[in-house]
Amino acid sequence: RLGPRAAPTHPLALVPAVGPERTVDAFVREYLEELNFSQGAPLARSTVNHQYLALARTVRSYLMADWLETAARRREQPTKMVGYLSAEYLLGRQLDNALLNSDLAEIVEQAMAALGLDLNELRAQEVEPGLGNGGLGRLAACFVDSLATMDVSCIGFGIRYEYGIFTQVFTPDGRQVEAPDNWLALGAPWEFPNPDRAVRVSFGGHTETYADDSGRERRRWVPGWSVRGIPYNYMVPGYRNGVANTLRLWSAEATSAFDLETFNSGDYVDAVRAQTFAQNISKVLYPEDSTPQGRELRLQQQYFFVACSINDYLHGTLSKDFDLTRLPEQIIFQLNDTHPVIAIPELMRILLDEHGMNWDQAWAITSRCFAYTCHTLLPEALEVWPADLVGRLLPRHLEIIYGINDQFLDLVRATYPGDELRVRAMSIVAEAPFKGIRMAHLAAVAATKVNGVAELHSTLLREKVLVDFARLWPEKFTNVTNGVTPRRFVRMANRPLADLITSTIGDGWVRDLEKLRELEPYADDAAFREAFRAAKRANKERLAGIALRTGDLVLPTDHLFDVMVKRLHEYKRQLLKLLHIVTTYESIISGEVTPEQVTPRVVIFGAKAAPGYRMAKEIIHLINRVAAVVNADERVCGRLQVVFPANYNVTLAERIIPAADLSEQISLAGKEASGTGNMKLALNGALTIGTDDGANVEIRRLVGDENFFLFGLTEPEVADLQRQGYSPGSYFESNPTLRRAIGLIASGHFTDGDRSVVGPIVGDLLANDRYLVLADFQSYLDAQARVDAAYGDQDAWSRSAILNVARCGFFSSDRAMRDYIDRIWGAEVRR
Ligand code: F55
Repeated sequence: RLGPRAAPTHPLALVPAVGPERTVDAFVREYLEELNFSQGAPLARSTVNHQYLALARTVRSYLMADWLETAARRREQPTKMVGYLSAEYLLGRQLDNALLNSDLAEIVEQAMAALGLDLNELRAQEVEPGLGNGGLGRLAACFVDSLATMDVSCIGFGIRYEYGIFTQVFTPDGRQVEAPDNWLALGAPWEFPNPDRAVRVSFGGHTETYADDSGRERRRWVPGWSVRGIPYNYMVPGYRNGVANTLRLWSAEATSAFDLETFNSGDYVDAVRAQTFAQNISKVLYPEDSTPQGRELRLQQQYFFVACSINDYLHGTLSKDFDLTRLPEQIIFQLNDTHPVIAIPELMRILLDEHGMNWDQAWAITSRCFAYTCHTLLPEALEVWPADLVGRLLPRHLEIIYGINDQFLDLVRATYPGDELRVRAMSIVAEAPFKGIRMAHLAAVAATKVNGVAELHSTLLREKVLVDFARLWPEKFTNVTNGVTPRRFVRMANRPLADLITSTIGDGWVRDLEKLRELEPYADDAAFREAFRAAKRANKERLAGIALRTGDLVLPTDHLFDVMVKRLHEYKRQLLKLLHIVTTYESIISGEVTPEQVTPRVVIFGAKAAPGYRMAKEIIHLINRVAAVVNADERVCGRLQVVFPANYNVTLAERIIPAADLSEQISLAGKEASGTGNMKLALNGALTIGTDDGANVEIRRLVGDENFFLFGLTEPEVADLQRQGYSPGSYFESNPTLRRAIGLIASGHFTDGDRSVVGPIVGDLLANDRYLVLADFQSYLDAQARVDAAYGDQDAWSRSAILNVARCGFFSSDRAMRDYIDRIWGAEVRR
């Protein structure tokens, strides 16, 4: 609620708010004010952390006027809003992004220099908010960046996990161990807690029938317990456009009622324990990125944040007397995968139980307020919640889900009379192996639109994963190919290239990435190619500097930097890359080739494995063991190096990607929904070696076959082979190169003679090989040979790399946002 003197009378209290003066002197004054009077530290006695926190807060204060202004404008002239519902936002560091978007970098550089402070040291102090697992969470962060840059009204809703994605540490032996990511420990200068706008969220209890005022029988929920959701707001600044949108992350706390009633046995200490219980809900991000754990706490997280968000929108953003039948004109909730899908029965419940609507009225509204994005094709990644768990935690929602299903199955039966097999296949409720709620089916039924994240993925969704739904509602299904923000991943991460581009074609590309097309003619300009190579070399040198300081490694920058950075998963096939490394190594130590005959490479891995994913952790271990042996073997003469920095995250991505020559996108065709690292690498001038999978298909079409190293089975070929019955053994038997590589691993060569530690990997490859590593091995080697040959002609290589940059403007998340507007949200979200 607004305070008592909310109507401003004093002239200085009038909006528009005016930010501090944008000069070096003014910035110095503001900064010292912050350091002295907020951090309580005189410059001479301040720690680096004080200095960083003061800098973050000062920069934030410069953004504040835009934020207030944007919010006021959106209140006064409301347009349809996007409510982006995502359980993950993998934001990366905030300081440089804020400096870039607010155009304050130069002022801050000079101000810090004037104070004798090292800006780079302050930058390094920031701990990135790692509130996501991988591509899906980073995509959400790119999307909110683009929406702010395009001045689209959007609130990103999510969870303020106290612990984000774990910090990966390697044991001396090379095994992954997980340390807690205590990202809030040194202070959180970018967030605004707003306990005034707390929301109550209930759980448990039971449902009952009662008679309303007019004597009609109705159902209602009598919850067992509840918690408070506290919003923490983050600014999302647009790129130099005076706009700042909001990211609203929810944190769970106990309600006072909770202390008194639920937990309290008259004991104060017990009452305080209630706090801990409630706070558990937003305590930690689940680190599984493909096999969701059917844990009660996870469902609590999902319901907690969507209930907070919908409530916040209905009561905090909409005016009191708003006619809810017009809700679909005002809001579209975009569901980032199935994680927020419980929002659908939640909106139904609010309309039915709190607003007294009948079912048809409530459904008419709800079925127009949501759109659903699917990010996977792996069956094991589709969330199915045990019905008894849903019933225990959210009994009213379970009833509503059954109601939605009954109505839906009536439609299926009417459309396909007598086809009970189809009814069972399409049902939201699975009966086996346990009674479960298929969240993707619920989303497909309730959403106005369903999209995949790359063309191939959307086709496979339509033709395989959700085929029955696509036949029933063909207009519902669409594609929006993913994109990445050029601000963070080119302009900010790759200054040498960004400056070269800007000096060549101007700076319009930062907002309109298709302008990169204007670089095409320069691919044939020798001076430009030389400048392009110099930029790449600068990035490689920067990365080599980091490797030297943090890992005591010497990386020769004239070697090909071969980069595979992404979550560790069998379908992404880090093992295939490893087999290529071992093959090259074996060919040297066996004397088949001399070291001088191989194209010198530095292979760079970055990957976290889900802590409970045994095979993924074994693969990490093996990569590290191979790295140790290869790097130390003098016969290799340093012409093959394998580096695997621990704890790959957004910050590391920003250092590694600009330095890449070669981008490894080698998933089994039909498994990688899109990939977004592939786009970042291509935009930073790496050539791709890749399968016909996910967005690789579109990258190759755009850059041209001659600028892309394609290999491997296609999705239909994979499907055929698996139908016939795939046997990895036959590939092993018939390929001597493969036999030698696997044989060397199996012999214990990389594991101090210990063959037992490689047993699980080798055994699985030869017996199962679910992701057809052996089937694609030879084709991959052949493609790598083409890479070697191509790298030998530096001028031709640069030409291809430049064309990759020039032709990948399509992969801007700004374009992705325009596609969401055109195909899903409607033009009403633009003013
Ligand atoms: C996180 C939690 C669960 Cl329970 C399941 C999946 C995830 C997750 O992180 N998924 C993910 O990152 N998927 C990826 O999404 C990207 C963005 O659309 C795609 O590019 C990528 O292909 C896909 O694997």
